[in-house]
Amino acid sequence: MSNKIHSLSGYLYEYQKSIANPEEFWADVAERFYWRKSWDKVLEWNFEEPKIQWFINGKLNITENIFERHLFTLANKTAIIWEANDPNEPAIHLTYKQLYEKVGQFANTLKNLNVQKGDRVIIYLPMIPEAVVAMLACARIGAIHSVVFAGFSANSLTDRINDCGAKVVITADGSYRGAKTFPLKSIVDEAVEKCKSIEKVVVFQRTHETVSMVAGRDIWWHDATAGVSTHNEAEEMDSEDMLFILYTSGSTGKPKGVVHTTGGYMVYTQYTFENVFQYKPEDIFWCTADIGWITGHSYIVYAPLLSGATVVMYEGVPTYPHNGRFWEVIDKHKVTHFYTAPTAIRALEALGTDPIQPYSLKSLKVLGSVGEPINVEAWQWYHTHIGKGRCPIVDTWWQTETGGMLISPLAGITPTKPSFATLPLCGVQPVIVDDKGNELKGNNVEGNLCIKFPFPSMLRTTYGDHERCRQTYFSTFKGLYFTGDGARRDEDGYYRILGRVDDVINVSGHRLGTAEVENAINEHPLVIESAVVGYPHDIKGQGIFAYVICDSSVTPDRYENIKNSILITVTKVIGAIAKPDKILFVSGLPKTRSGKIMRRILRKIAEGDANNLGDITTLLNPEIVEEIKQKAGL
Ligand code: 7RM
Repeated sequence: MSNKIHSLSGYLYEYQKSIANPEEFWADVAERFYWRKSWDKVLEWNFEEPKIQWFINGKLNITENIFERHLFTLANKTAIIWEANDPNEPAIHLTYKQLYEKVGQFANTLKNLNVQKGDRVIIYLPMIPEAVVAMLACARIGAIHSVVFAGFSANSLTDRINDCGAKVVITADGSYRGAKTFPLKSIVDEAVEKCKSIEKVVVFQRTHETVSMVAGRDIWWHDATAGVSTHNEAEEMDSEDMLFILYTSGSTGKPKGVVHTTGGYMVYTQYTFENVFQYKPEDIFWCTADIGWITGHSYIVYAPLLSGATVVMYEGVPTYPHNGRFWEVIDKHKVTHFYTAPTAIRALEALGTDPIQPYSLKSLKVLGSVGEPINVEAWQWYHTHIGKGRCPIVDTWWQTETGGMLISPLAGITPTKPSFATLPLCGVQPVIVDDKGNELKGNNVEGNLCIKFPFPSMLRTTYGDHERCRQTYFSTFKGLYFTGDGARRDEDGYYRILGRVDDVINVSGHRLGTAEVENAINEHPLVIESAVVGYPHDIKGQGIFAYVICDSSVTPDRYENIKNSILITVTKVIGAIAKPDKILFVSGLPKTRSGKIMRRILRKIAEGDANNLGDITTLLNPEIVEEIKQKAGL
């Protein structure tokens, strides 16, 4: 199976084809997969409702395209190399055949637990092979998985379970992350108390800590699977049947359940994997993302396994038990492709080059970056010290909503420029528009990044609330999908992503809505109001700056205490990733006459720049700006 591009002229040729005749282009790619029944029509769409359908009436199961399609040739090839948190725990190598059997067995287990096609299943697991098994077992029987990052709080888990009405949660007793363990099962217990839809909780034994098991509801993974057949006949799915829901933050309070469907997601993610990474069968691919993010879904699980690749899956953190752990793992498993986030690169860069010295890194061929803009310095460091100047870097821009990479170099083919995601992949039609929605044609332009034509893996809806999907992505600029990012197209037509233009902050590659964090801070009993903005942070990309108004009874000597309890509150409501880096207590917030917080001013002050605040005369309370500046030490 191959639609692989081998040269720059090949890319330019294929790209033109994909734009001139998208349906023919994607039909040609899709034909290489195994469909139980082919589609009647390739595409129907409009961005008004929106309605997007690919490979209409095609029937398939995505796991048959991973397993049955490969088993004759790849049965004994390693699918997953699992590296434990503790380097003394032996790595596990699972072949395609072994993974197939585990998936079949767990698929049957889910059926025994009364999970049926269309039911929602929450996966709240550490980075262990069972997380992949659980995802694929859901896909096998047509259940819709929703993976929740196992760093989210009980409260966040409750919200997600209730939003999608999940029947089952799959979790573990606990998880290992560096020197710490996290009590996943007790978090699930707390979360599920407020969830009427949950019938069963399946618990994988990882840390062997003591957990309480609720009779009739909770069952151990090893008990549930004992003696269950490994043979499972895959459910026949429609191309547009839901494959999964993944919750992601936006500019409004509550995370949205982004919905991806089966056929288009399969075709697009595999196509982009093969081309961007220039994948070859002997490669060993390591993506360091957690499975709870879209990067883990698409480029640890689905695309590599659809390609018959060998992936490394790592349970732990970059610096445990020592600062060279990532590089040790690369040498140990002869990793050829390493795909990580700029925040990790900057954090490792800050440790100096000593931790790299003991390792050769000579297996590496391609480096990848994802999740946030990569600054020139981090790019150069990655290129020089990890890639030793010989590995191309693919800076891949995309989103939870897009399912797969949209703007990226093809490794070793597209000439790169540090901090540029470069050119759109085949089938992707980006446009830059001004704030009124006028397309800025030609080069050397900067504005809002939109996409004007569908590609197979774009989101179809937000779960249970189609209007919200329309509002969020398709109403800002008429007839366009709005990404929420700003971008610049330079004199060569290369795209540089400038970051979010909406109220979303990107902290270490994790998306958080400012409203979401504000709501969490406001849960603190002594907080009256708060405003959250992002500010440039050396390691995290963006840090969280919170302006907080306390109850008038609070005297400044209590600020330190309240800061700490705000951090605890935020950790409880969302998770540790949402903890503000800086908290400033103020007596008021700059507001317009219509009562809107002027975030522009707060952003400037958080950046440490008090000189260019712009026009503040329209404020209801201009005097507050002086107070805030002073308190911020400006
Ligand atoms: C894959 C992922 C999406 C947001 C997106 C951007 C930012 C992601 C890059 C990037 C600059 C990149 N999904 N972003 N990749 N910015 N260059 N290569 O991260 O849904 O979690 O986040 O992340 O702002 O809109 S996500």
